[in-house]
Amino acid sequence: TGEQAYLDLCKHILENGTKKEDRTNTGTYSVFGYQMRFDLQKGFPLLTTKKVPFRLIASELLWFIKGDTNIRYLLEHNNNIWNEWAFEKWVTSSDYNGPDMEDFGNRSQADEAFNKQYQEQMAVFKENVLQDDNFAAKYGSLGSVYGKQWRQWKTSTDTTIDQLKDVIMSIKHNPDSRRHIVSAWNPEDVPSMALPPCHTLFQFYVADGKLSCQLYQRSGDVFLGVPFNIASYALLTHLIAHECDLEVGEFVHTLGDAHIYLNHVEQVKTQLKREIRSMPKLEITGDKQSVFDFEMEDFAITNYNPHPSIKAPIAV
Ligand code: DHF
Ligand code: TMP
Repeated sequence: TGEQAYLDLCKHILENGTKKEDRTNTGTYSVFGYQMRFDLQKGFPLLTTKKVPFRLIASELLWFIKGDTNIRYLLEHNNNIWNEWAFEKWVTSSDYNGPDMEDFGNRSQADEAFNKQYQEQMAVFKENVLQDDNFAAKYGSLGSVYGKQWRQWKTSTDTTIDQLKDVIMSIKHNPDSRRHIVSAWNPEDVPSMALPPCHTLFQFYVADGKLSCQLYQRSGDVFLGVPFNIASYALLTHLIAHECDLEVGEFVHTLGDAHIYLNHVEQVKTQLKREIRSMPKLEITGDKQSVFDFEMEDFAITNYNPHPSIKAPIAV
């Protein structure tokens, strides 16, 4: 369990994974079906075998919780993790007239001259999203992604369902329920999404005064995405437990296609040689109760002394 479970997953994929092509043409080692458990009582599951930027995880989660699907909020928080998937919509539109950005993800890694052009266009894109309301509305939006499905799931009768608010109510008023579920997977919306949700569905569970959470993640980039996903759902569980006057229990992470990209293998091997350090803690400061009121300054990670970060290219 804990961080060792994550390292075991990495080792398991390197030893048993099938070499498998993927949408991004990067290639992966992949396994199907895997489960890890994190006891949140023991500490906060932010990996220590590499530095994981908690600030980015927290601002992304607050963005989901607000029901926001536009990267402007992330850019305002100096968070660039979703840029490529919004940028893609702009450079393939008729409004774009800069240099050809076809397959920019792969070409920016292989071709230094192209990478320079790409960085320039990305800077223009970010500036436009931040400064121009119309541009932001059109190209900053990622479509009906997490925030939309969590907070404003559209029904067949033209109303919306606030799944997050509803699940918090049901945890408070009917803790023993086996129906504390939030789904981000909306089959009607999937075709129009920048990236169909990777963290597809989650469920809460209350026992012995503790709140646990299980996530079903259909697809996991084990080196880059998964460390973020673990910390994000741990944070969400803490915030909801706080509002519901519960202790935290476990985070159970279930993965569908769990893969290591071929251009992450060396990084993973470096990480596997490192010793796990003591787990950090999450501190919730101030007296806010509602999950919906939290801002970045209302919580902090303490006692976090990780090994250095390890860089890797992201597959677009
Ligand atoms: N695509 C792929 N191929 N893998 C992903 O994990 C992924 N995740 C997405 C969107 N699309 C994706 C959203 N989450 C990073 C981490 C999570 C994430 C997006 C990006 C990332 O690049 N992390 C870097 C640090 C980034 C930074 O400092 O700005 C890391 O080293 O952890
Ligand atoms: P896919 O849609 O073809 O599965 O590609 C999505 C990639 O992004 C895949 O490598 C999984 C990864 N990913 C995560 O691991 N976690 C996340 O939170 C997100 C958004 C993506």
